[in-house]
This record gives sequence, C-alpha cells and structure tokens, in this order.
Amino acid sequence: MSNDNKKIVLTCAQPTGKLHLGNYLGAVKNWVALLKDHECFFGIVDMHAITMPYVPADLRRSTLECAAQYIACGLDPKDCHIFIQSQVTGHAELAWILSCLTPVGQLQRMTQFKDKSNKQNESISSGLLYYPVLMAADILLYNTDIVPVGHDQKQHIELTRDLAEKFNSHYSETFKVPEAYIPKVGARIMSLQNPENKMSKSDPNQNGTLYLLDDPKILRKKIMSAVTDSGSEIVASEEKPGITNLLNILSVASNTTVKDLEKQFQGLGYADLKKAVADAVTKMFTPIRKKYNQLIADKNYLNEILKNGADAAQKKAYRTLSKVYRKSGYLERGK
Ligand code: ATP
Ligand code: LTN
Repeated sequence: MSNDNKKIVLTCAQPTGKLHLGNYLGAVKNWVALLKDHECFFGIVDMHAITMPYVPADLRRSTLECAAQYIACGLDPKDCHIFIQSQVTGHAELAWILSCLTPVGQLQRMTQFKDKSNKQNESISSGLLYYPVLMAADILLYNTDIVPVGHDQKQHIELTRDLAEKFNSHYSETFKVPEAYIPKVGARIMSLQNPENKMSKSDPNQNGTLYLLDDPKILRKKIMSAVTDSGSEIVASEEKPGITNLLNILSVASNTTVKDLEKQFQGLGYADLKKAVADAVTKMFTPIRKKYNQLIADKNYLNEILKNGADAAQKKAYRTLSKVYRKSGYLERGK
C-alpha cells in the first residue's frame, strides 16, 4: 500500500530521559505494531518539555538519548518519520490560532494541568496551561487519523477533537477529527517493590523500576529482590499483586499466556519464577541496549535520521498551515 492510501498515525513523547519496562510494554511496543499498515509520525516534543522547570543542557542531551531509545525499541526510521518538535515550523503557529478558539476555563479544568500545577508551588507558567492546545496542534498539523496514547491523555484528545470541529464549523471543513487509540489490555506494569503502584520513573524507590538501559546484573538484582506475597503458590490473583505482576511481565516478555505459565510453574517456588523473569527481561532488553549504544555513539547518523524525519514532517506541516492561514484570513506571504 502506498503512503497516500494509509491512515495517518501520530504520537509524541516528552524527552524525559530513560524508558522503563512499563513504557516499553504499555506504549512503545503498541506503536511499533502500527508501523506496517499506517503512515506513522513520531514526535519528540521538546517544546512541551519546557512547560515545567528544566535545565537546557539536560534537555539537549535527553532529546537525543530519547530518540535513540525509541529507535532502538523498534521505531524503525525506514517505516516512520521520527522528528523533534522544535525542528518543525508550524506547531507553535497552529497552536496560536487554536488558542484563539479555546476558552481559558476549559484549559483550567484539565486534569493534568490541575495535577501538575498542584505539585508545583512556585509560579506556574502559562505554557503549562496552554500545553493541551500545543498538543492539539501537534495532532491536527499532520491530518492525523489515529493517536495512540495512554489513558491519561484521553481528555487532551477530546479537546483536540473539539478544536478540530470548532475550526471546521467556524471557518470551513479543514481538519480530520482524530480518534484516540487506547490499548484495551494495555499491560499495566507495576513496581517490583510496591506492586500496588505502577512502575514509574518518578517512584522514590527506584529498585522497583526496570530501565531498558540498566546493566543486566542490575536488572537481575532488582528482579530477584522483587517483593512477593504470602503463601508459595504461583497463581495470578488479587491477593497476590507481586506474583501477578511477575507473571504478567513474564507473559508479555515470553509470549506465553498467564494460564500456561501458572501450569508451567506448578510445584516450583517464587525464586524459580523470579529467575525466569530475569532471564526473559534481560533477553528482551539486550538487543535494545546494544542498538541504543550503537546509535548514541554515532551522532551523525542519529542527526541524519532526525533531519529526514523533520523534512517529511515539515512538508505535511506547511501544507496544513498554509491552508489554515488562508482560511483564517491572513494575507499570503510576499504578495
Ligand atoms: P512518570 O514516571 O513521571 O509517572 P511515566 O514513566 O509513567 O512517567 P509517561 O511519560 O507518563 O511515563 O508515559 C509514557 C507512556 O508509557 C504512556 O503511554 C503511559 O501510558 C505508558 N506507561 C507508563 N508507565 C506504565 C506502566 N507502568 N505500565 C504500562 N504503561 C505505562
Ligand atoms: N501529552 C503527551 C505527549 C504529547 C502527545 C502529543 C501525545 C504531546 N503531544 C500529540 C500524542 C499526540 C504526554 O504527556 N504523554
């Protein structure tokens, strides 16, 4: 199928550093599965990253590291356009036009804004409030059909749909109204140290989080010291959140159902399960880590991928933006 007939998928991630098992199984693996049958854009949104306090040198480094990690996870640049948001003209411009259609009250009611602004007691930037409008621009700029996101982003996609419809009715039919694609059984990976909470990079106990770039010895150590439950039977159940989490991880990592694993581990102990999880996770992460190390050592190649990605994104972005400018009543440039 040529790209012209394929549906457009776009998703973006903030360059927030190291990816963990939860990000990989809950998000990136699902995106990779879409590459074949869609035209895919994947943006690293460094403009969103400055809505919270940050250090420029860290942002510069983590943007490149983040790109390398996503590519290493299987976002093959041959099959998708990987770009850095600030390298494509149009995101901020479209966001401005959309902001003029967005009531401030709607932004003040967004859950993520309320959560993040509550955590930050110093002055909150208007960029943080405006964040969902920039996100809507990221999506609408590419005439996106499908936006794969986690459940937490659902409200932002609703706003995007509202804005697309508003623009279309206010001016004339311009934007496709995109659909959120939220995996139904999105593996929810829990912390190894506190299986009641999701695995997260902001968890104060980092022994519960498995990073793609962790050394295999560290991975094994973290897994072998995972918190387990009372009893000794290896079954998935609500009373056994620790064992259930380990079984879920092993199930996705080894492509085996939890039911089959329960049978396989009948009569064996918790240590046997942990060992199997450690083997499967290190096996899954080893090629990713190798690929990452190659990519990050070859900055020229990495920059070339990102330049190609930005070029492809820019073509689409210009097309949409000039249409939007025309409809908004702006005079054509140079006339
Ligand atoms: P934080 O550590 O600050 O909570 P995070 O590690 O959860 O952040 P995000 O950037 O919020 O990472 O999430 C990126 C993607 O990974 C989202 O699509 C989210 O749904 C998914 N994700 C994050 N953590 C998990 C998890 N434990 N299990 C499954 N999916 C996850
Ligand atoms: N807000 C999202 C990141 C994001 C995004 C987007 C996702 C910014 N722009 C466009 C999908 C489409 C987050 O924090 N995960």
